[in-house]
Order: sequence, then C-alpha cells, then structure tokens
Amino acid sequence: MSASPVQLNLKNIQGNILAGFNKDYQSLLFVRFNNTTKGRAWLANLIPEIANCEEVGAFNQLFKALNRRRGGELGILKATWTNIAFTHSGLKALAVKAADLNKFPDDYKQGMRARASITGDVAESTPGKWVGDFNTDKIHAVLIVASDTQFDLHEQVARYIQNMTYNGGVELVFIQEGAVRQDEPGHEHFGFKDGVSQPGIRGFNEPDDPGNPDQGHPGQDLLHPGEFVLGYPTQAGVGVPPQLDDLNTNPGPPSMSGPAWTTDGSYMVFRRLKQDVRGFHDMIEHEAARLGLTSAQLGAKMVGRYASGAPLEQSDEMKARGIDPNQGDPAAIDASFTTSAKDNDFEYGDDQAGKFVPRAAHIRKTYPRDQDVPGENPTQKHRLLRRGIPFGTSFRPSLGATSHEPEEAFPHDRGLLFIAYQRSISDQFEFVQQTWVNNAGFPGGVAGHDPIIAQKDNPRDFNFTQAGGQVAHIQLMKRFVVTTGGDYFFQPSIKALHLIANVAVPTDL
Ligand code: N7H
Repeated sequence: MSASPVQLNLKNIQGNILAGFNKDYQSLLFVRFNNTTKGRAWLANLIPEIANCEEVGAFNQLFKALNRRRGGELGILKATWTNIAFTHSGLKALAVKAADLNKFPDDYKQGMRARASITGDVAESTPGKWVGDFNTDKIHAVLIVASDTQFDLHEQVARYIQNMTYNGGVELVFIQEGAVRQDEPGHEHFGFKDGVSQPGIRGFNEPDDPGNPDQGHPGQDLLHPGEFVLGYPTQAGVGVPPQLDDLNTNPGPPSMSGPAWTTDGSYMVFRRLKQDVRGFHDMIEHEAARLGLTSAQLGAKMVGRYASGAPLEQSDEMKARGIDPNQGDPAAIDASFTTSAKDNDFEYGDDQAGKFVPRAAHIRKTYPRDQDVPGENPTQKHRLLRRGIPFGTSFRPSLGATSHEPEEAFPHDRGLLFIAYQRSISDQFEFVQQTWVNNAGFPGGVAGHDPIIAQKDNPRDFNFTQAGGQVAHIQLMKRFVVTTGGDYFFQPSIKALHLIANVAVPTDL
C-alpha cells in the first residue's frame, strides 16, 4: 500500500470496501431485527468477526505473492470473511437516534424500490416482481460472508443461522448464494471476463511505476479515497474539464454524508440481476450473421471488451504493432493484452466517433474515461467500486463456443449479484444507470442505450460502427438483464458498529 499524504484508517474500514473479498464463494444473509435489545446484542457479538481493510488487504497481497512465486493457485492460504451493512429501516430498528437517521440522504432513506423511476426498474424489472422479500420493507441488514471454499462458507453460515435462532430477535429473511463459475472462473454468465477495470485508490493502491504516482496500473487513474469512503478527500468537482480527470492531483473537500459517525463507512448498492444467457447468445448469433460479423466481434462491440477481457479500443501499442482490434481479439495475437499491464491502457478521446468502442458499449457508458462529455461533471465523480459475483449454474461455456443447444429443462435462475461501493448513491450508481446507461442520447447524438444493462422501456436501441465504417443498428426487443431484487445499504466503520450496538468503542480504532 502506497505512502500517501492521505492516511486511511484501514483498521476501521470494513474489508470488502477497498480491499475486496475476492473469494470464490459468497453467501448474502438478509436479516431483520424484530427486537432492538436482542438485535444490538447480536451485533455486539458479531463485531469481532467483521473483517477490516487492513487484514483483507494484507491477505490479498500475500495470496498474490505466493501464487506468483510458486506458480498457480495452491489452496494453502484460505480465509472466510464477514462484513455487514444496514438499510435505513435497519438502523431505525436498532434505535439509532432520530436526529441521526434524518441526516442520511434521501436516496438511501428511500431505498432501491422507491427509486425505480430513477433506475428504470419497470416492466419485467419492476419491484413488485422481485424475489424474496426485496419487494417488502422486511430487510434490515445484510451479512456478506465470503470464503475460499464452499465447505468453510457453509460451516460459517450455519453458525450464523444458529446464532440468530439462539438470539431470538434476529430473523433470517433471505439467503442468496453466489459463486465464481467453475467452468470459466472470473467470467460472468454471458461469458465475459469481469472485474478487469476498477478505480485505483490513492493511499491504498501502489502505482506500478513509481515515476507516475497518479496511475495504479497503466490506464488506471488513482482517485481520492473519499469517492468511496466517507471522510476523505474527493475528486474535484464541477468546473474541472474532463480532460484533466486523470491529473486531478488537487483534491476536492472530504466526502460527508449522514451523521458524523459515518466516517470510514460507505454506501453499498446491491442488485440481483438475472441474466437470460440463452436469449442473449441467440440474439448475438442472429444479429452477427445478419451484419456479417462473428459473434465474438458483436459481443465485443456491445461490451467494449472481448470475452477474454482484452480491450476493443486500440491502444498505442496496438497501433504501433499494427493490431486492429476490430478484426478480432488482440489476445489471440498476444495474451499480455489481458494482463493488468495492458488491459486498461486506453482512453476514448481519440475515438470520439466510436470507431472501435461504440459510444453506447457497456464499459463506455458506465465509465466514459476522458471522453468529452459536454456539461457533465468529470467522469471520475461517477465511479463505482464493483464487488459482484455470479449466482446460479453456468449455461453456455463461452460466447460462440457452441450453438443451438437443447432447451434447458427449465429456465435457470442465474445472473450477477451486483455489489458496488460509493460515497453517494445518487451521484454514482443512480447517475450512471439513469443519465448514461438508460439514456440513448448520452454521450450526445444517437449513441443508443447500454445494450447489456439498460432498464428502460423496450424496444431499446444500440448503435455502433462496423469495422469498415458503416453504421449498424440493433433493436433489442427484450431485456437480457432483469432486476429481480436489491436495496441500498450503508456499511459503517468498525467504530460505528460499536456505537450502533451500544457497546464501548475500543481505544485503538
Ligand atoms: Fe458491468 N458484462 O458481462 O457485460 N461489466 N455488467 N455493470 N461494468 C463490465 O471491466 C456486466 C453492471 C460497470 O472501468 C465488464 O470489469 C453484466 C451494472 C462498470 O472501464 C463486463 C452486468 C453497472 C464497469 C460487464 C453488469 C455496471 C463494468 C468488463 C449485469 C452499474 C467498468 C470487465 C448482469 C450501473 C468500466 C471489467 C470501466 C465492466 C458486464 C452490471 C458498471 C464484461 C453482465 C448494474 C463501471
């Protein structure tokens, strides 16, 4: 972790926020507090088990170093981590003072269901159709339990359930299991590598090149931590031209939201996103054939990366080596395009027209990088730290691998458990979903909707430029990603957990 003028209190910040659990198996336990005293007692008992950023970060570094030195995953280092986050009604059920409850922002207070007109969760995605108890007021908190082995995870979860039964005042409302795909680890269900691009954080992520302290990996701008954790400097806001984004060395004011004890906490968005894998792949095969492209090329146009994770945007190195990513996956020529040294080393400023990555491609909509976005805040004010994991079994191994498989005996429930951390739900998650993803007019002209996650009315448009320069258009007649649950949570510091549980705060935090 880098020496920085910003000293993060890593012991006080829950571990999944900045470090990321990064485990193959996860269970999300959604709970309700039916009794304040018992709820507080249950939380007080749980606090020593809550993993912080210092230990999760140290484990992740050791894990990587061991794998590098001894070549491959060895299974000799394992851990099971737990974090906890609360809905606004959950904090109320634990009798947080009314004056403090009132200080929280409206987005969090209202919760995801009430914000459906902002996120575009209508039609199949409407909250009335959500699973479990996501369409009720029942959910007060979520335990995020993550482990390297399924056995350890289940043992831990069984113990938590036993504790709840014993306590009597905490009810388990819904369990959601998530797991890395066994057939294609690191890839989400449509077949694309996920978790490739994340914001780098000053004071936490080391620059690869000490001579370039504003970048983590090449192309990964280091951001001020206040964008994701409350109480720290933020990116400078309105008035800073987007092209200065990656230089943003003079920070904006510390992030503040809610009562004073929210310092070292973060807002967490959870969305249970069901993926229609068969429908998506059939559509791609059909449209690719119509347009004279391969399925892999059309998939890359929709996402902005190939399934391997290699960028579709032409980097300086690709230019110099005469590699044209429009013609096929650059990783087929050189696998290093899928490593952290090269998989983010691109911007969109020199591809304003979307000749390589369409202006509506998923990764360009959700993080437009240096692209000229007239009248917008710098794009870096709308970043998300993503901690998602797939749920459900795999259907097709990879994009275009086989075609016309038999129908599944019954349509499986599979998709992505989207988890993202931020300083403000309305400035970050909601802004990205409403102003960029669901908005065919962003970034100007007729870019179209995000073909992967837009949640607006059907039919939806996706426009892009083909390799030869001709404009192509796809009308997505259905959603391939449907919201089936979710809510807004606040993930407090370890110190704040003590305050909520009404027990003494340790002096070393
Ligand atoms: Fe997305 N996908 O498979 O197509 N996403 N995403 N996402 N997403 C990304 O860079 C996917 C969702 C972002 O920094 C990749 O890690 C799917 C939501 C952001 O350049 C792939 C679902 C939101 C980035 C996918 C889904 C976002 C990103 C490329 C739902 C926010 C980073 C790999 C089922 C509203 C952009 C990578 C950057 C990347 C997919 C959901 C946002 C492959 C299937 C709801 C910010």
